[in-house]
Amino acid sequence: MSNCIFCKIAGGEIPKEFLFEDDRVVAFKDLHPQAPVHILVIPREHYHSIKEAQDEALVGHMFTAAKKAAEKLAVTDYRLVINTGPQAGQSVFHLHLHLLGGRFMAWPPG
Ligand code: DGP
Repeated sequence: MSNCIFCKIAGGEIPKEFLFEDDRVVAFKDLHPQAPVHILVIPREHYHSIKEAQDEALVGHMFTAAKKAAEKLAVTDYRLVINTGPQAGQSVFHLHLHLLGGRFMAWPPG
């Protein structure tokens, strides 16, 4: 999608250091970190949210990529979150998986 910020990041149009990348996903630091470690894993292909992503292998691969990014950053304890829809806090409508770590976290989330 031409006006999607995450498509531009995945496509290299907006330069970004990738902590992990392959032919299907890229992982990079969140612009507004909510924890000492806050990484986003996104598919290169555009999906509005998890609801539109029918490719189960791709969704699983996003989680594997997050694990690899955590290993690379030596983060052992972390939370993986996919905000879906505005009420759940989704603000960028290109599917993304948050990896948050480096501090204690409350449950349930606010
Ligand atoms: P969500 O609220 O779940 O849709 O999360 C979107 C996240 O994306 C939010 O934590 C901030 C982050 N973000 C938005 N624009 C950019 C950007 O241009 N670069 C990076 N690295 N992160 C961004």
